[in-house]
Amino acid sequence: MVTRNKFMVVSGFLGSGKTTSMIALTEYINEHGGKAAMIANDLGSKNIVDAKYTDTTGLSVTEIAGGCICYQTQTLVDKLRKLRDMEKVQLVMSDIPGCGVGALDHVYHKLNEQYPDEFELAPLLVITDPERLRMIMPEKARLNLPKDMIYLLNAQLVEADVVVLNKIDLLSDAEINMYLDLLNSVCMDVPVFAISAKDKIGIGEVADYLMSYQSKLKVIDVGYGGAEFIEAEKKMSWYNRQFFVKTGDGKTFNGNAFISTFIEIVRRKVAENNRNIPHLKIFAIGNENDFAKASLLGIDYDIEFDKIIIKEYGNLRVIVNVRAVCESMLMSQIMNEALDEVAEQFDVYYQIFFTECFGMMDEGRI
Ligand SMILES: Nc1nc2c(ncn2[C@@H]2O[C@H](COP(=O)(O)OP(=O)(O)OP(=O)(O)O)[C@@H](O)[C@H]2O)c(=O)[nH]1
Ligand SMILES: [Mg+2]
Repeated sequence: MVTRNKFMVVSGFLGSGKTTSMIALTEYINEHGGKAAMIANDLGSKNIVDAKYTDTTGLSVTEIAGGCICYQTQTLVDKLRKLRDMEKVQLVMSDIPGCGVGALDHVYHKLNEQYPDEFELAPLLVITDPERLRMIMPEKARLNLPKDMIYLLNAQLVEADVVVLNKIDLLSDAEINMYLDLLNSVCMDVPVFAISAKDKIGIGEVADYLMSYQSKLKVIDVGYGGAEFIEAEKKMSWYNRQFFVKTGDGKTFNGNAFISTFIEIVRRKVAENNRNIPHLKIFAIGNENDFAKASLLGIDYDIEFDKIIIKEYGNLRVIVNVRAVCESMLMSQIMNEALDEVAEQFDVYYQIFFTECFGMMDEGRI
C-alpha cells in the first residue's frame, strides 16, 4: 500500500513572507519530531533567489522553476513522490508564484481528483502582511500600487483554508488586534493566526494546525481568468538576471554597499516612472559561505538585508529577481541603466550571464 504524505500550498501577496514562513515552519516541524520539506516554485526559468537562499538553510528544498505548479502537475507529483519515497517526508509545502491565485482549483482539486489515494491535502495557507493588508483598508491605503491589485489580495484570502498575519514583530498589540479583526471579518470561515516568521513567534500553533487538519477543498469561483484577474496580471512583470561584478585590478569592494546603491538607483528610476516593484530580491555570493540577501518591498520602503556579506571581494556573483508592477520593456531598460550607473560609481565592470524579462500576460510567454 502507498502511504499518503501531506502536501500544501503557501499562497500570499508578493513579499508577504511566504518563503520566510516556509523556512520557519519546516524548521519547527523538523525540530519537533516530524519531517517537512519545501518546494520553491517560480515562473522564471532559472536563477531564483528564493531557491538559492532557502538552500543555504540546510533544509530540504526542491526547485520547480519555469512556471507555476498550477500548470506543472506531473512535475509536482514526481517531486512529491520522490520526497515521500527517498526522504520520507511527512509534509511538503510549496509556494505559488505570481499573483498567488488559482491554487485551490489548479493544485488542490486537481490532485484530489487525479491522485485521491496518494496525497493528503493539508490546509491551503495564505500569508498576509500588515503593509499589503492596507490595500483593503481604503482609509489607510497609500501604497502606490494600482487598484487592480486589490482583486488579487481578496482572491487569495477567499481561497484560504487558514490565514496568517505575518510580521507581527513590526506591530503593537493594538495593531495586531486591529489586523486580526480585519482578517476575521473578511475570512469568516477560516482560522486566523498571528506570527512573525522572522522572529519565530507563533510558528508552533500554525505547524500543529497544518499537521492536524486537512484542506476543506472549497468549491468557489475566485474569478480566475476573468476581467479583474487579467487587468491585475497585465500590469505585472518578472525580471531575473545573473551577473558577475569584477574590479579587474586586484582591488576589492564592499558588496553590501554595492547592493544598496544598486537598489537605490532602481528605486529612484522606478519612482520617476510612476511604477512600483512589490518585491526586488538580490542574492550576492562572495564565496561559498559568504553571501548577502536583500529585499525591497516597494519604492516606499527601506531595503532589508536578511544577511549581509562579511568580507570584501574583487569578484561578486549577483542574482537579481524583480517582481514589478511595470511594463517588461521599461523594467528591462531601468535595470540596464541601473547596472551601468552602479558599476560606474564603484569603478567595477560586469559580465551578464543570464537575463529574462516578461510581462505576466505577454503574448507567447507560455
Ligand atoms: N519584520 C519581518 N520581516 C519579515 C517577516 N517575514 C518575512 N519578512 C521579510 O519580508 C521580506 C519578504 O519575505 P519573503 O519571505 O521573501 O516573502 P515572499 O512572500 O516569499 O516573497 P515573494 O516570493 O517574492 O512573493 C524579506 O525581507 C523578509 O526578511 C517577519 O515576520 N517580520
Ligand atoms: Mg518567496
